[in-house]
Amino acid sequence: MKIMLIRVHVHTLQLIPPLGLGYISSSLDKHGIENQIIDGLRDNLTNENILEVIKKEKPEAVGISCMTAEYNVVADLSNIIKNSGLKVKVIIGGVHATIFPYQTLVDSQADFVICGEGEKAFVQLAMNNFDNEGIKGVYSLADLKENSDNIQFAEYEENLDNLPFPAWEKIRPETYRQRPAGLIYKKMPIGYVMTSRGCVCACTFCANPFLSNKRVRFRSIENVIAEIKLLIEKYGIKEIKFIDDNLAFKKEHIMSLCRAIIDNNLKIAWGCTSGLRAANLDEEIVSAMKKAGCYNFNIGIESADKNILAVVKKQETPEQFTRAINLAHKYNIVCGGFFIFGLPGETKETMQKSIDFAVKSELALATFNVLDILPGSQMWKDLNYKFNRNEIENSYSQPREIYENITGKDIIEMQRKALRMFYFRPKIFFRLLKFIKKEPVFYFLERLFKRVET
Ligand code: B12
Repeated sequence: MKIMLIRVHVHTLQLIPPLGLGYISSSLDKHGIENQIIDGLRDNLTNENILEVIKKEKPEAVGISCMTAEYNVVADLSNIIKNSGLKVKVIIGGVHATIFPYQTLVDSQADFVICGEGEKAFVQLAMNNFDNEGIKGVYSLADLKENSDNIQFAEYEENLDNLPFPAWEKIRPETYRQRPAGLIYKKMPIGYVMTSRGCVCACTFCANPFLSNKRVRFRSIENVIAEIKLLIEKYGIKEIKFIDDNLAFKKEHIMSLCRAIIDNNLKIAWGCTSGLRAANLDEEIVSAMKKAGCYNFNIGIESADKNILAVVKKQETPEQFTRAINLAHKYNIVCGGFFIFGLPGETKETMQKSIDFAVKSELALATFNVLDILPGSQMWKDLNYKFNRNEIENSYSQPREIYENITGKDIIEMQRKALRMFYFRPKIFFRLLKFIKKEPVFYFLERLFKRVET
């Protein structure tokens, strides 16, 4: 049996290896099921190009990964395959398929969607010759109705150490050079590693509370270090970006990681791209991170207005943000802040408050994203939002016009003002100068001036 795992090509300003597919691939390998990974994003493949590869390789099934941003292209690819006359099963998984399994099946003609983490269910389905006999989290159109509300997630691996590392030999991590995640990097090639899955927080604008049911599972530090060593020794990786939702959830986890990086004499620069929670950081942690080679972390700030923070259940205060930023500054770690403009209760004054906060702080980087109502988030449910395929392209750049006291135009104007006031300062220029490498300088500028962190 041969399976092809696919990531489609969409417009995005960041390119990192498809970790989810990598994990599914290595789980299939572990069970002796032949498979390959096609990364249409890295290789600039159109859906027609991908169909050519399918015709050539003749897999029995293809698994396609789907975040909301990828939905239209994924549905299109699935339809192309299904209409091509080839006898190929199509299985769609990933965040979007998990949230909207019924509509995904309808729009794509796919045979199955898998909700939740795919490693176990995909293997089971493949071993069952793509006959779904009640595998948890696996659905075909026959199993679902519109608005089905008893969707179950696939069985996941409780002990993450039992999962084989992502199939790095197929992904070739050293080939992901063009558009690194995060605005800065120190050394190429970069390896992307996830040491935990899930998030315990309840922020209303984020999909993770739903996706992870507010639970975190951690890999052991030995397991993480073994993967980093492999990335260094076999693929020449020189820098690691951790993409956990929050590497510092558990003090013991991050402290042991820092100790182990030093004890194993791993000569890597590293950073935390997805963001850390300021509330979890203290001086002991930040100084240990610095000693272990961390040069950058980002924190999710969202807003400097206490009322907004309370409404979105951020459970952090501006004072905690300032403390974390100052600690980073003290230890010479480049700290980035993620802000969102347009959260409930936002006014021109509250956006100005966030701008003033950013400018007065020792942040070296800041992104000011326009609020997107993410499928799967509490805000999505509260607003009774409906998924509109035509809105995907404007995600994170087009205000959603749900606000009471401001207009979408106000938000865009304030976002532009924020970028101007934050970045057009010599202090920031000199702090970032050493990170602006020749190769991606245009890409760096493009990201800044496109206004979004995509
Ligand atoms: C790394 C990351 C990125 C990377 C790359 C993502 C990628 N697809 O490779 C970058 C930085 C590029 C990125 C960009 C964006 N991201 Co992002 N990202 C993440 C992050 C932090 C980790 C993803 C990851 O690698 N997880 C680890 C792997 C193991 O999990 P996984 O990918 O989900 O895969 C598992 C399952 O989903 C499933 N699965 C996945 N694919 C398939 C395929 C098949 C066939 C099957 C059966 C199963 C399956 O099984 C996998 C293994 O268990 C998540 C948050 C999170 N905790 O997941 C957000 C997250 C996925 N991103 C999110 C968003 C919103 C974005 C952006 C739109 C943000 C922006 N400002 O523009 C862009 C979209 C870019 C684009 N146009 O494609 C949202 C998605 C919400 C949604 N409804 O889609 C998330 C969930 C964060 C959040 N706060 O809610 N992101």
